[in-house]
Amino acid sequence: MKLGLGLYRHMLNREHFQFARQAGATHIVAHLTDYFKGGSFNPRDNQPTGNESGWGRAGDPDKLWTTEELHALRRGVESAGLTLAAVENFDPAHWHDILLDGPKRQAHIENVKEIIRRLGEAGIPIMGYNFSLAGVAGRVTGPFARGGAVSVGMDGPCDTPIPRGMVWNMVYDPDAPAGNQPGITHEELWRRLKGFLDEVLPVAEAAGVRLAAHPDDPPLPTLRGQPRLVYQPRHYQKLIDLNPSPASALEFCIGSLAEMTEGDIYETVDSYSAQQRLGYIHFRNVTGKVPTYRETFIDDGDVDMIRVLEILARNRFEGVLIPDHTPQMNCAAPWHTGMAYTLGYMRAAMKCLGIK
Ligand SMILES: [Mn+2]
Repeated sequence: MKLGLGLYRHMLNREHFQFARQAGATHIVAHLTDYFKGGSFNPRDNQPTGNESGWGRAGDPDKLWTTEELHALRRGVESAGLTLAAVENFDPAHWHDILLDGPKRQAHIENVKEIIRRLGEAGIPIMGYNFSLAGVAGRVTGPFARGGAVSVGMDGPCDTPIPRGMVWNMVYDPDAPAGNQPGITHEELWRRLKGFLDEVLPVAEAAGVRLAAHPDDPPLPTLRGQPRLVYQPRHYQKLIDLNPSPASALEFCIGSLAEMTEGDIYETVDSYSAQQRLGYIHFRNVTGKVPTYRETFIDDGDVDMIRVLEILARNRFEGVLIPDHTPQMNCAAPWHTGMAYTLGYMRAAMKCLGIK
């Protein structure tokens, strides 16, 4: 098992690579989508939360990440003594009509295929994705964690409709006509996912890249009037069974899985790690379940994270774990201290368990 750190786009620089190495990480998961172009309501020193207008603007629809850009990122990571494990999340600008089944769907399928080919050329083995219309939305921020540390949680469902021009909590068309995205059924969302996987997984296999699916965060049956996909642990099995390609993997978020109302988190970890379907792991802890929960420090939530590590080791998971989100600590560098605290805890736990 390997210890990694996830970095937002504005953190993909030498200072942050060295920070990760200093805290004991050996791997990096890189976000290339910039979630923080939305203004002051979405400060860059914490995970993106945003407001009803989303996190902000999506990227340039005509500029896919280039092979050279990906190569340069990998070189930068490796020059700090680290390995680039994955890229996390497509930019809504590049694939919104796959999620929405819109008029540009086929062009966006080609976008995704090209991005995957370029990742393969750059030697990046995993692409994390989240097949969701509402995305990560409807959460609140407050001094919820131990000692009043600022954290994120949920205080009930969020039914505010998604305006046209927005998907996955980002604005891809600021000039879209007034009105909301039409509501769809769960069956229709699964149909869209299957179409996506059937078209893209053969390209991923050929490129040597695995697609890793994040569950819904937060995992409610519906959010903003739209269906969710993986909001109970059993839905991950449905996703795997849709297409048996070995390139179909999971971006296994312990926090989101623990927030689900069904299932036992330890059985869930056991079941999917035994199937060797885990791409990489978001290693975080929570207290409570949807629609009322709080993100906690790694050692302070409902989940026995040491027990999770033991199960992963028993099932011979050899991939990367990253902290995902952490509460912010009171000091001049709230994000960094939260991450360093979590990485130190994970490193010690792995050492004590004899995990290599
Ligand atoms: Mn996660």
